[in-house]
Amino acid sequence: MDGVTPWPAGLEARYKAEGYWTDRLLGDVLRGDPAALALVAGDDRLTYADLDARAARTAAGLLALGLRRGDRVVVQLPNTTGFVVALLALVRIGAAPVLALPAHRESEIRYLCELSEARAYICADRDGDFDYRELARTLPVDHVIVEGEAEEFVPLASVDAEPVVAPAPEPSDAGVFLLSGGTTGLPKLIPRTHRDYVYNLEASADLCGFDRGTVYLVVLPAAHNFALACPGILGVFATGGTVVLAPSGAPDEAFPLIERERATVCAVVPPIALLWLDAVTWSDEDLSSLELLQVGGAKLAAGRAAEIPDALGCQVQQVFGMAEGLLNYTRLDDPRDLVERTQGRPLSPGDEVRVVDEDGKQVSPGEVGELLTRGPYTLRGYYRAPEHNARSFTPDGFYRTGDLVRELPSGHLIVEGREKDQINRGGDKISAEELENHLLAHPAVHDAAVVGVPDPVMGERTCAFLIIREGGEAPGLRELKDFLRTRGVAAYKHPDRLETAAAFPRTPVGKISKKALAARLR
Ligand code: OOB
Repeated sequence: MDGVTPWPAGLEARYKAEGYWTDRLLGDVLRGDPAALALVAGDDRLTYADLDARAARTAAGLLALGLRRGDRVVVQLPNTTGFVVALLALVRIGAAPVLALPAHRESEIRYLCELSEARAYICADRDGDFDYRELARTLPVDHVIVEGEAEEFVPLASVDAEPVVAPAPEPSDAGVFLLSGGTTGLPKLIPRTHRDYVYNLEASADLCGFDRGTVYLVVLPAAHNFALACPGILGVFATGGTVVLAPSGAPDEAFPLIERERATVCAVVPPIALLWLDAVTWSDEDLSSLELLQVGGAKLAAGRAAEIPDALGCQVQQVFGMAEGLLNYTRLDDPRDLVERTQGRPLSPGDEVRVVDEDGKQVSPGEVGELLTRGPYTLRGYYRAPEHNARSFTPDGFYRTGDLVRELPSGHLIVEGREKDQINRGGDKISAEELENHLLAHPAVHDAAVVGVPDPVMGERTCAFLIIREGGEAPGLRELKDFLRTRGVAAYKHPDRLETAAAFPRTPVGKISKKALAARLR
């Protein structure tokens, strides 16, 4: 299938022989008892039998619209039944969902549709003031399918037909496309094959001890790898538990759901964990069902990790993962010290990690270096990005993560920083270059440089440094955000802070020194 950089034959044979890769497909993950509760979302309560039937009928409806194996479909839905049903239906017919986040706007969605040559766009009707249908009217796709008030488009509920036997995808096909956090001007797409993603979610579910009794509360966007497959929604389905969808991680929405559904597990980013640590002191919901809080997406301070068990009455697990593949988890039986201080160790015995210096040479044990990795569920190339791939992978196929880590003798990794030009705003990733390109389009801006500023809650916030054109007038922060909004840039990418500069500090080779710029803020 077009778009997937294959693993070399030798590794393919090894991953099959060692049992990482099977023929199981993403469309077959519903393995719960037919009568057991699979999904709770709003007023919906679906058993495994219900969900299976909905997915089968929706799959037939998608085929009737003309969608086929190998097609790409941009999916942008919040945490709703529609998201789960659409995802299962698409992977069953072998049409790969391109998983956009609800926060994305025209700039991101148009680009994703164009890059993936998507046949269809599946969206919600609105998100507060924002109308996805208005955006849909401008997109180069054959079909627009809307969950909710569809106006002139196809209502998701009407994508429904008598189930048919469709040609199954190959395990080596791209099952889903995830979005990269991005370090370049434009976001990248990550093809996740059926076999690598099935391994990702099954091995994760096994490591986290998921079973029929698991009640997993989703507070992160369901379209994010962490909530979807680490072990996430799909890991729960594969082991027969129950998924409960919450609209967000706000304590007043999440806590009542934990109490009502007796949730046992939840995955959060550090700002949500901090919010919960605070909120438990005044909330009176019963959180005693909670057994495990997975925290990842950005670094959790050791001190805060240590507070979680007593405050929330559950175990904490650190997860250092990436949409590109590699997942590191602290183990449920790791000593406390490792759980608090480290970001876990690789999920799979098939994961190969190297920690290297600037020349690509392995550092001495315990030294900080860049993390490189390859393995049975780590991509070998971004979709349709040959030039970028040449830089992002070593000649022997290791993915350059851009993360600076230290490896302990136990194999546990401590994330010490980042080499990539990206801001990690509470788990939301912002490519500095992407934002800089938008800022450069402002008529008063001569040059722009975006850096992360340390923040006690978000980990980092975004600061834009601007050099203003001769005779131009510097925009205020509010005006700049309006400007980015009209350009259709997702709000989480908007800068939190604005500084003007007469010139940018340079490195010896003449590049803008972001380190020196960030130092100006201290
Ligand atoms: C997860 O995936 P992405 O693709 O949004 O972001 C990956 C990047 C990593 O390369 C690293 O820079 C950062 O996010 N990161 C962490 C971290 N977890 C992710 N940095 C420090 N500590 C952590 N625990 O963020 C993601 C994917 C699957 C599971 C969990 C997180």
